[in-house]
Amino acid sequence: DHLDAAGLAQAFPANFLWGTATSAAQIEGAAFEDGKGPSIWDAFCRQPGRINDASNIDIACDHYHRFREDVALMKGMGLDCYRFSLSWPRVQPLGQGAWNEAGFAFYDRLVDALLEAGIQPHATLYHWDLPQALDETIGGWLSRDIVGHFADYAREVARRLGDRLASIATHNEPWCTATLGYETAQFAPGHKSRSESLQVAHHLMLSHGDAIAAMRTVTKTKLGIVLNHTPSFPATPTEADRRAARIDDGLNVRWYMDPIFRGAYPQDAIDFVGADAPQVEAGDLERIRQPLDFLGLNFYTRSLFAADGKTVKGPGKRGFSDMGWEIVPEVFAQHLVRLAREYSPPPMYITENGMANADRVVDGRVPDAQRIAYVHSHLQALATAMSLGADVRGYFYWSMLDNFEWNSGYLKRFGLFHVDYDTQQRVAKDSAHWYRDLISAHRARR
Ligand code: GBH
Repeated sequence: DHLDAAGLAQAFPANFLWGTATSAAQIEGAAFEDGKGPSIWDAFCRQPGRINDASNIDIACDHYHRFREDVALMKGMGLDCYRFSLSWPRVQPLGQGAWNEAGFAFYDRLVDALLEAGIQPHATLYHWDLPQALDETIGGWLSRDIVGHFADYAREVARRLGDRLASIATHNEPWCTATLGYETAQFAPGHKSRSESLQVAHHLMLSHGDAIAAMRTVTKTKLGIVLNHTPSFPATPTEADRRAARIDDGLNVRWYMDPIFRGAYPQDAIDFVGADAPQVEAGDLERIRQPLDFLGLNFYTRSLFAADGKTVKGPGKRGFSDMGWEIVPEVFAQHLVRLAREYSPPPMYITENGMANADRVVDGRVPDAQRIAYVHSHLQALATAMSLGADVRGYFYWSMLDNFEWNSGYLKRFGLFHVDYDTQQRVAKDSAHWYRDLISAHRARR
């Protein structure tokens, strides 16, 4: 069987880790409970026209109340590790000043339940749910003052939870926060300005560096960042299309990789953005370039560019996900090898990879052969990249559960478990069974 899980498991070293990932805003619900402050996504969902199904995250997967059941599902799959994020406004409702003890108590319970189940907890500090109060008082990520507030938040989380966490990532996908939040308006807070987006990106980077430095003073756990890479390709081999792809690579991949690992913004992209370039103060790039213990990489698809930065739909030889994203596992392998060669990054984790599929429960089962094929092909590609020198230590499938897919609302399903949003019932999809079999086959050789 070409989708044989046991055979695939043999391609990974004995200490390779298997996990799943989620984020707070997408699963927790309990949006206004136990002292949590509103986030920019609570507010964004209330603006007409922003979310495709006009939904909100007041309840989402109700994970805040059902986390024990969800941890039990993870244990049943035999997961080594689980990646989640903390909601900043749950633990610090205003984004500065007082801590919310009830909020921290939730993450205490969650982390302890994971450890009890033998699952390593990997935390992310910022997966897009900024305290709304910070947006209103200082202008959120547009203000340089946010850097200090984020570092304070990071230090407090690391001080309280650090020694029980296997790792802490500062940001999830700063490109999305900056570009989708401040340039294309698809994400909260819904602004439309390239100069704002690039200034936000700079503040995100600076807050990353200062948060790493602050956390080093209180914890010995592994610290890093999670970037999303959507490798850019020319639609045709013309010079104009190649140039468009190269510029996008500068704005997407190198805009973040270069400051973090080389201490400089990519000059070609800086030249391209011209007057929209961010204000960078003396010393900023040194603060951004902190030694990291790991790099998290999220990979889903690629983008094809034609002249003038126009994106074009790819040929989709292996099909498209329910997001319309082209399925390109060979690009995944190629990109990992490129990162290893060009940056010599610290150990990497695939902190997200997965696909949306139009899943339905049929007689108590969810037949999602497309997802199994997606994961199988990406894991094969990952094994190839590792054999060519990419140092990858673990893989987190996105996502553990169907959840709130941002501006797509609940219409897109990425989970290994199907969620019925009326009953909150979780049903293991065929892919969850397949992943469990892969993990157990891999464990058999440890
Ligand atoms: C991640 O974002 C998020 O971390 C996670 O919260 C989210 O639920 C998950 O992925 C699924 O979306 O239009 O073909 O050029 C991923 C965001 C996905 C943004 C790919 C850029 C380019 C697609 N990235 N996307 S395309």
